[in-house]
Amino acid sequence: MIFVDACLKKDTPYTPVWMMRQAGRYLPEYMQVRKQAGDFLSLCKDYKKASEVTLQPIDILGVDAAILFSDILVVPLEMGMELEFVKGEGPIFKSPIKNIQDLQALDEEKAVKNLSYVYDTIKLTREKLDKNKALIGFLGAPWTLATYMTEGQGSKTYAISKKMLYQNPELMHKILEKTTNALIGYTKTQIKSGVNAIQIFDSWASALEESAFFEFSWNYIIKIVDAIKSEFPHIPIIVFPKGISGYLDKIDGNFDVFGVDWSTPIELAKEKLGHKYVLQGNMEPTRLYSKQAIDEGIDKILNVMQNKHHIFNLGHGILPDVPVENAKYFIKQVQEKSKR
Ligand code: 1CP
Repeated sequence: MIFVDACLKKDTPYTPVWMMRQAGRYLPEYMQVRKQAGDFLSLCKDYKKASEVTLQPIDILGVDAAILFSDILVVPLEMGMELEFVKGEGPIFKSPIKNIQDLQALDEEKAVKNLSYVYDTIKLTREKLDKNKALIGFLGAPWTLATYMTEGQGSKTYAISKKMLYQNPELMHKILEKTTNALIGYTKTQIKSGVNAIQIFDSWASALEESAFFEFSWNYIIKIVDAIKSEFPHIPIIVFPKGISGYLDKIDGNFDVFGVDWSTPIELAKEKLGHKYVLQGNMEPTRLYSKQAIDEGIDKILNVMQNKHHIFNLGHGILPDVPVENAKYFIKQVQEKSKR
């Protein structure tokens, strides 16, 4: 598998490429399956349909890896938090965690069991997927999940989660610990079900100042990395803490790939982390609106990385109104321009 080889610093015929959020609303084929399934959560829970949309970007775009179709929020959902995806507004937890009693009502062991629809999606997808293509499993980092679990929804200011972090750090740590335990069991079962690599999304790392980031986010990511590596040393782990380019000097751990977001200059990431880790990323996702911008973006990144210890990706998720033709063009250009 070219993707797994690249994660492990082995030689590959070209730089492998995939896109964060590659299964989704910009694909008419996705919209069709989504319509049949009804709401978004029903699609996640229907393993046959979830597997179908996982495979779509492989068939349509020719990416080098598929990413499991699910959502980071199914973990708090199955720990016992009622979740709804409201059209146009995104995810909503009806009763966010306010105190220790709310947290005690959640069950991390039940979550690992109840997520069987994810494991079924993985098994079916791995059966159908080309042997040379990797299947990436994923999870949300404890901090990013905790923002939703305490705010109840996405936030611009993180006022509720950060208020808890500074007023009641013990409670925040207890939320993070419990979530970490659920995530470790969940991720190990994803691996046993057949995923070939794991990505940890810390989309809201950027909400935290440096000391808070390391205490409340990175610490827990590393706990998860160590727990996975102790049982599955050969499964590559990608970390993606978004928006922390100022803290790169202190990034360290037993993971394999560092996901570089689009706001971090790739030269800086290479200078700080390139000697130790494979880098993934980081083309600005909105470059996908223009073929010329795509070409310039690819050339710039390939020129810095020199086809070495690199996996090509966007620097965050693809947006829903990107023309499919441009997404195809991006994938093909990376694969051709990076040929050894
Ligand atoms: O069909 C729809 O309308 C639902 C849109 C959608 C999709 C396609 C949501 C709701 N989630 C997903 C799938 C998804 N989410 C995947 C698998 C597909 C793929 O990548 O190809 C993954 C990896 C995620 C991860 C995810 N969900 C993250 C981390 C990655 C990131 O983009 O930063 C986050 C923060 C979420 C929460 C979430 N789920 C859905 C939405 C709209 C959101 C974000 C809400 C917000 O901005 O607060």
